[in-house]
Amino acid sequence: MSPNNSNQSALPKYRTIIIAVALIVGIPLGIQACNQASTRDEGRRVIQIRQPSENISGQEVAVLTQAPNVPPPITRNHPTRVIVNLDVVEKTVRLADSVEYAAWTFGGSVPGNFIRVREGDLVELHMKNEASSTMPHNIDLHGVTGPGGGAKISLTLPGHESVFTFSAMNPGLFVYHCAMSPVPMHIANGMYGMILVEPKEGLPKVDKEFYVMQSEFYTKGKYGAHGLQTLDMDKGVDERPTYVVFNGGVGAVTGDGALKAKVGDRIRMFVGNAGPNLTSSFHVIGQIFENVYGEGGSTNAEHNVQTTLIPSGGSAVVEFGATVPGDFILVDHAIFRAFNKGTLGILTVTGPENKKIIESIQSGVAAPPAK
Ligand SMILES: [Cu+2]
Repeated sequence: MSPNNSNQSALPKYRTIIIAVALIVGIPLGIQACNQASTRDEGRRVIQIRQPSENISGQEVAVLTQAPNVPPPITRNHPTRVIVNLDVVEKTVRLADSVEYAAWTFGGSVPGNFIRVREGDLVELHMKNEASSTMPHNIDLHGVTGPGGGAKISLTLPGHESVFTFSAMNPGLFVYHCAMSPVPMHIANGMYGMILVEPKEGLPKVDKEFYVMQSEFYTKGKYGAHGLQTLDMDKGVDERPTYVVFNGGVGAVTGDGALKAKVGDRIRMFVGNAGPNLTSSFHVIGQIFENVYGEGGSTNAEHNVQTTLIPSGGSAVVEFGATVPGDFILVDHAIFRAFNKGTLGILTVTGPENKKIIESIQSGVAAPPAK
């Protein structure tokens, strides 16, 4: 066999090896690329022109709650007409110890009442503005499709009542707020809350649900200055809040107001940010969020999250399991706000320790053992 012949017979062999290597390397890469493409495609969705439900049946009055409580899950399997009675009340509220604020509220509290409906429901919203009010008010619900989110048709003078209906077509957790001019003033004075539109299929069962809403107060007095405080518009325009708080006041989610759970509980927090200016870096010290439905959307969850951003006028649903007892501190991790402006709450978990999860081996403050 001549060398030439030998070379000719070797070529197909090399070709075979090259093709084999290409297949071994290429096929997994191709599969990976396909997987990535299909993952990306799953995130895409044809834009829907949503339509209201045609099979509304029955009627019920919505259970409204004040933070940190959440109305019970919806067990209905059909859309209905839901009557929501939301009263506007101008009243003085506690902002901090010995500090009060001349607030405007939905339902008599800051944040306002939590509303829970089901995707497809027809909501009949009754908004009464008390006769003693000094201002006209309205409501813009971020879960409403329509001009102003309902603001245009809900303008209500003191002593009057507006009624309007809307179809809750998109599931999610939505902020609502007053949108009366000047809008920043009405929001800064406490006029906000949240509406949950549960997806048709419902939410997975959990043991505890909480309503937590962050917001800022811009007061004429300094942080902690005693007495009745009112809005300082200049501070608002400059985005220099005096207070940044959970559920309307410094310490509102501590002490008697602390959130309570037991080891083994699955916990869901409906977290809103009313702003009116700041973005929240929401974090629970000592917990990792199993699921975060970012920006209040209903389907795509991130997992194993430490801190989640919540924009002004936005929300997030965070879920995690309580595994060990202790006090777990809710903060805006823009941390000066937590320790100097009030954005601090507590989740107290009770139950048995689990030293496999966390255990002290040696204290760095106790006296060392005697030799
Ligand atoms: Cu208002």
